[in-house]
Amino acid sequence: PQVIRREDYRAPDWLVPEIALDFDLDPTATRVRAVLKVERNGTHDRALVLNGDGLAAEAVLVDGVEAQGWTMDGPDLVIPLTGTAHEIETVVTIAPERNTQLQGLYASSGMLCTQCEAEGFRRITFFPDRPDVLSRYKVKMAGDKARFPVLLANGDPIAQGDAGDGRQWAEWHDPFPKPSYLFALVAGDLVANKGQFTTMSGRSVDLGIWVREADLPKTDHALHALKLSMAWDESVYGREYDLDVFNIVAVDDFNFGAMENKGLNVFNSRYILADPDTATDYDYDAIAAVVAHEYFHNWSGNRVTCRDWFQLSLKEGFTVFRDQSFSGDQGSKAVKRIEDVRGLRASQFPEDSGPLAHPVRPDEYIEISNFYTATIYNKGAEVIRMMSTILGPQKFRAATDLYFDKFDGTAATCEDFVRCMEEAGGVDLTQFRRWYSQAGTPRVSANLTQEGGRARLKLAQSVPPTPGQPVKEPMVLPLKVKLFGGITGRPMCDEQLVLLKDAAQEIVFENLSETPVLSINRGFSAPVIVETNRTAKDLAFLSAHDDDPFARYEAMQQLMLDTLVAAVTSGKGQHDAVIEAVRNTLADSALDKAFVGEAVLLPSDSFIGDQMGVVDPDAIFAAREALRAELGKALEGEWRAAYDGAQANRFEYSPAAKGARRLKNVALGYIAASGADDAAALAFGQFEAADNMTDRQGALSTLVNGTSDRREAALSAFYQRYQGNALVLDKWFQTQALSAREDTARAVEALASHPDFTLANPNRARALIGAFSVNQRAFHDISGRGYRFVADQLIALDRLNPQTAAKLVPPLGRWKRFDAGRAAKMRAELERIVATPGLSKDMFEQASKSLD
Ligand code: BAL
Ligand code: ZN
Repeated sequence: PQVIRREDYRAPDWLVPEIALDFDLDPTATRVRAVLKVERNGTHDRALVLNGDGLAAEAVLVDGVEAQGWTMDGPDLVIPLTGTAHEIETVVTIAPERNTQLQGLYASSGMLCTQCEAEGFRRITFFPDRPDVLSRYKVKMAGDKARFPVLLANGDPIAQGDAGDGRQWAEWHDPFPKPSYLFALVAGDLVANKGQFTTMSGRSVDLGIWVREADLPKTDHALHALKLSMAWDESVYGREYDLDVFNIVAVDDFNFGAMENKGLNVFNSRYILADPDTATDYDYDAIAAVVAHEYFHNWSGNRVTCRDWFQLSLKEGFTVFRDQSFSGDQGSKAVKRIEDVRGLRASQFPEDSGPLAHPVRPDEYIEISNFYTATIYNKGAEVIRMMSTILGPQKFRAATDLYFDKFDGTAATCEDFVRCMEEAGGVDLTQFRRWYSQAGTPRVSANLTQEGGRARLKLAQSVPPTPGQPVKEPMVLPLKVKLFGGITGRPMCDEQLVLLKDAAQEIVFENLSETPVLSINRGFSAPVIVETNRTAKDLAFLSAHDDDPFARYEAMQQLMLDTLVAAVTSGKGQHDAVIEAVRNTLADSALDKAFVGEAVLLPSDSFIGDQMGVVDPDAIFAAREALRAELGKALEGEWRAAYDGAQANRFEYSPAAKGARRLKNVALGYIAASGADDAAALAFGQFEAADNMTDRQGALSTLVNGTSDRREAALSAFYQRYQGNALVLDKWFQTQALSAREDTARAVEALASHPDFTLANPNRARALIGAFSVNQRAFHDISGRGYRFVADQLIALDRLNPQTAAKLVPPLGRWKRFDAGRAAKMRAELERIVATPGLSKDMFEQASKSLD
């Protein structure tokens, strides 16, 4: 397959200022007529190349006359043209119902919908399908009135009417020039939860969340989140919405979480539908975050889009940063930061240390769909966050204003963004730009030593080699640092922002009256791995006294991690310091429950594995379980008190109520880990009495990890209750795939034959296969059956949906981190995937790179 390189970028030969699309909708055969106004871009004699993917031209007209001399270059249509401007008309027929890739126009639960990012538009019609070709769209569609009573597209509705024969038509115009990846159309039997928003300049916007009628009661939360997002973007970034309508449609079969099409967001239904009985607090939060994310794209992505796909983080990193800030503003900023950092460590750090590591602005790709990664999104967001830290809030806002004003209506680059930061911030980011070009997670060593009243902080940094980048240059690392008195606990200086730019740097603190304890990378100011010479005592001290809640959490995590790594290496655990630190945290009534729930959680198996030279999944599991059991037993009274203290009379969705549920379910897990006789009964009681999904699923997870006979009873009751609700059945599959039990690999194989399991639905595939392959102990079963199972499933899934299949390859690619026996088995499965006849380029790229 062809490698696309960033250095080969060339401006488009032809521009398309206007396009008119006419759809004759039918699930088996939809006819698409497209009329493009094209203009030669510059002086050249190159033909017009219109991308296609699986399309056959039924008619090609140039200026109203049947075209002569057009050819096909593979999937693309090539039309020689003589003038500087022409009108091109093409007709194709596509089959949405047979589109299992879910890219382009496809059918889902009876409706027709689109997904065009990144290169799906070329599966609908011939077009220069690249983000730097911006066009004004007119869309007309006609379809069966009973099947498709609602017809939606981008922009504003213009007209509609009866088309005879039980059919109707509608026309939509989008006045804002946009790239083809933002095109959207939906036709279906839908109803809307309607709302209204008045923008800061007083314009009224009609809002609609479109779903199946039965799902209407589950849309209030998403609509509320949309209104909050619109107001937030006005007050925090000064960005106002620009069309008269804003529609969101929920779709059951969807590769992404959602899609920011101009004025018509299309969502995976899991990020829209919520009620207390079916959605967890995590789901509620994720819905608000994704609604915000897609809405924020209207400016960071749509009004200013990307010049080419190498610039993807320009819109994704920035928009993730924006949605994270939004979510932080809705509740506890510290807890949100903890969750985001945990996510970064779970998904981005492993990516950055593995065979698929790539810079935030990649240099090459085979299939762009493979680059919708944690690096582009989450590390990209960290890069924006660091610039906002360096500039400070006022200058950062001035810089984003400049960026939006200067590049409105254009396709921009990461470089454009950084230049705005420099110009409005009055800073030189020359060296900082390495965050865009160098892959790999930087490592910082921080050693604090003391002589009398003076302390020296020795900092050193290194960036590990990554594929194609054997040698790295030092980065700019903004590290927030503070010292605390080791006896009094008093701050010994104000928080300092240290910009570590050299390979090594020393900072001296004078006039210290007591032994200092180092608090560093506070708020996770740089996305790096920090190694310090702090003792268990120092970490326990910070976990109780640091005045930055994030740093308190970090100190506790580091203490747990050091303890667990030592236990895995030596085979025995020294748990006292962790037990005391957890006891103190549980006893601190000034802390909010959500924070406590996070702080007392042990690092995951895989994060412990990330700290080790060779990952030993069984030893890690045993060490972690042993510490859990000891924490459970030693603090049983505290866990029961925390559990009882977090009970609520009835469900409420508020930061305080969410925090209480979080702590309650964590406490339940520890009570079960203690081996208490009544733990299963307690969990089952919670399961049965729950008035919300957080408590029900929390209890189910605890039971599913155990061996009590209530386990089967709960699984069966859950299944019966939610049969027919696809999103909740995903939880049923996922909970079992994540089980800590020894027989999980076998159980997951059996679940793949369950009548409700299907690879055709991405959520279901991810719930079973995706969840199982991050269950470190089960996936890495010494027999290799986990690897074989996942490879079998991915090969089958690739035939239906390459994009979703390829995203599930990375866990197999981590073979270098495991012992020789496991590594050989993992490699063998990757080789089997690569050798599969008819493999997609998506899978080929992921699996072949994973072998290197
Ligand atoms: N643009 C793809 C989905 C998202 O990141 O919003
Ligand atoms: Zn996005």
